[in-house]
Amino acid sequence: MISAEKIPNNVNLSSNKRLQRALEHWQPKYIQWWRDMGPQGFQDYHQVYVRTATSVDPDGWAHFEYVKLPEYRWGIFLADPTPDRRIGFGDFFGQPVWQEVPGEFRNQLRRLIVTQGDTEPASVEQQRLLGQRCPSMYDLRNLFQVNVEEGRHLWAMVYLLHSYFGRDGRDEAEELLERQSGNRDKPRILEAFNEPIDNWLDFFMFTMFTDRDGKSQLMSLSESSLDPLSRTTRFMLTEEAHHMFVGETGIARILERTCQLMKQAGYSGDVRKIGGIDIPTIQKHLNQWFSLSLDLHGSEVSSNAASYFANGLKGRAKEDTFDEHIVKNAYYNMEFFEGGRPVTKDVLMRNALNEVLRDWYVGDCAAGVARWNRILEQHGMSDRLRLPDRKFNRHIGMYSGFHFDPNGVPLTAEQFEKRKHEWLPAPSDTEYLLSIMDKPVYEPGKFANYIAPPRRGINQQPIDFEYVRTEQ
Ligand code: BYC
Repeated sequence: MISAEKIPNNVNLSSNKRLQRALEHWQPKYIQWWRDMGPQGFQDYHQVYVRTATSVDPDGWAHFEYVKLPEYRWGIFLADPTPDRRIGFGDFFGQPVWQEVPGEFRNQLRRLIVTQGDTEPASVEQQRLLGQRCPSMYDLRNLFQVNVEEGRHLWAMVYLLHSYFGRDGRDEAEELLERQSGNRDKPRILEAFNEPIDNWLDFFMFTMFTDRDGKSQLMSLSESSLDPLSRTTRFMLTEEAHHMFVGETGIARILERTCQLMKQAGYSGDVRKIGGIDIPTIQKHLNQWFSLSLDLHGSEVSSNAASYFANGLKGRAKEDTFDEHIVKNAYYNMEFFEGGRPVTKDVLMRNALNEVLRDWYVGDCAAGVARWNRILEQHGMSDRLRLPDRKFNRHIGMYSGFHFDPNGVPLTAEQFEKRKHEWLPAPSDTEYLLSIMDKPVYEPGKFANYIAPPRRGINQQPIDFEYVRTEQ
């Protein structure tokens, strides 16, 4: 069970007074950050029906209550240890996992943990204005559930920094509250986390595609030889699943409504004229967030990835499903783009591990898009959504600096510039989306015109439940 201390935890925090004091010193700074950079306009006068972990076993998630957001019980929860856990991959395969950070891997581990930690508050910052444009009370509650859990994921990384990295870790924890999404002087570390999310189509695509990168990265970190990192990321994955549910069902509900409106408008009619979101606009946002999230997997050929794997710091998603875990003499057949043409070459597998994870990620995304297309099919629509080619709109890795259309056909910079708004959101698309999201829908059971209601409510509550209460 999780203790009821000032900082809820299942790591017996009170037995380590030094650590407890350090975290209690960080806590007010975190709350201040949450007030300044968290959901704007929903700090003091709203009670939100959220779930809070009371233990790390599956039933521990069943606890729902009304909470004022700054009073959410952010805490430190690690999945239960696996007895006699052994290192599952790399040069130290088969040795016992580490309970402390080995000196020689301190910098690499710190970097991985800081990069992971940085994304969490970044996403809260990106989403801070969305509450004022929410399509329903149900969606507003889901947004806040996602936000408080991203806040908790920051706590998870800060716990590791404070516990295992001494002074440096404490400094890094402070800096996690100082960088700001989109800030020119102090931006967040990874690019996708500096992009604005100012409308709900962006939000749902972000939780579908970018949170799914969270899933693939957390899966590979959960294989880590550093046992506390493995245990904390294992528990984070249970929360990540709900975030992707919010994204996938959010877009599914928009598609449902778009289909209804298309029928109303006559199939060749313009759904925008009756306040819907047309499929080309949905596709453009899909293109945007999928390509940004591909970038989050790093370069195709990466000595960083090779070294993380060799040292047992970051494995592959579902490492135990692979036959071979040392991967010293294996090769990956990779496509390169040379002289304007694709050519394939063998690359040492360890250097190709970012691409291996990206392969897994693309497959997981493709399955989600196929589920969306079933909705279009059921409504008798011929339109289909699709993932763009992985070379499209890339800013990290070997395709950055080149231009491709969503089919992977090479273009000159001028051709791309001229046509980019056929494939990526144009200012006029954003303007349109903001125009249909200009007012929040706060009435229980009511939904904005562009989105269908969900099939069921949260925690078996009715759809018209008052998920967010306003104090007078
Ligand atoms: N943007 O060998 P390279 C989540 C840098 S999302 C900017 O290509 P590497 C969440 C890289 O740092 C999951 N810079 O890549 C989702 C390096 O810099 P230096 C977050 C980038 O290191 C939604 C250089 O390029 N978790 O949880 O193999 C809501 C060359 O590096 C980018 C993690 O990312 C980029 N996209 O892999 C909330 C896990 N990509 O050293 C939360 C931890 C690369 O030259 N991070 N660079 O200065 C990692 O495992 C790795 O850092 C990366 C990059 C996979 C991100």
